[in-house]
Amino acid sequence: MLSKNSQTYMACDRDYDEAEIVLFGAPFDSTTSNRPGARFASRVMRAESWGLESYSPYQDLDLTESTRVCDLGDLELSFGESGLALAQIERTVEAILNDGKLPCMIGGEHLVTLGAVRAAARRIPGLAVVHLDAHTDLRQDYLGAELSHATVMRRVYELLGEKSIFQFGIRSGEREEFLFAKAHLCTRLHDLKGIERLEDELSGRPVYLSIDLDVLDPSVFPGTGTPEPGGISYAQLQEAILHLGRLNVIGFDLVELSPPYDPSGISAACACKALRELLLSLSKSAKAKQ
Ligand SMILES: [Mn+2]
Repeated sequence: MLSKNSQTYMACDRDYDEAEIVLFGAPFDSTTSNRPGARFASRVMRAESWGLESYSPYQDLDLTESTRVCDLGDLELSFGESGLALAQIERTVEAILNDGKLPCMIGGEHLVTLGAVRAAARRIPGLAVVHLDAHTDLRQDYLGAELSHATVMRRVYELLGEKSIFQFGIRSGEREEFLFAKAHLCTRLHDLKGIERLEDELSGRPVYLSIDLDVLDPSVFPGTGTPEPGGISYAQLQEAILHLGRLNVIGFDLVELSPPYDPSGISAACACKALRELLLSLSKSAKAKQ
């Protein structure tokens, strides 16, 4: 029998019903202020992922046998209408959570995270957000818009309350955002130091994980909307992903790859590898096999 030609992220070809993790693309970059293009990330990652091995030597686990992932493809999101796009994402994540599965969203710009957190926060009391990023994303508004990639964590704070957002890698924002972070969030500047202590600090608390790939240094990840020098190496991100696997993660996203700004493809390779490692690290059935 011949197989139909449908391209998923590598080895993520399980049926929805049998899947433990449900992956989908959110190709949205309507509020990107500097360099748009993140809408192309998910399709590029699917194509480029097949250049990677499905086996992780870091974890001694293989995507084909250690977990069960269904790639739904991309959502068809409204462009230029942020509220509608967020509602579509929220409905999708809610359905995945209701079916007892782990949602994995590939952005898109960072605003897409708000739709996922809205769905998770409504369903899961005591939710915390772990946020890796170069930017605070804590503006009250950006050029008058309350829904923006630059305001997303402020909106998340309004949903979750005091000391529920744990930021790492932060090195850019307005002074007011840094003061706000100091007063209301748990923010670590510049790098990922302290991420190994999260397991104790959160002690089983449900976590939504949001990784803005611009936390990486532009020398390894130039393909992004708002590059910010002074970032971490891929190896540091890799190590962090293994620590994050010890948390009670109920959903996660990987955002802000913008393929048009990196014709070398290094940025897409970093994003694909990080996703493979996250799928294995955050899979409860993979962990049970170790
Ligand atoms: Mn960012």
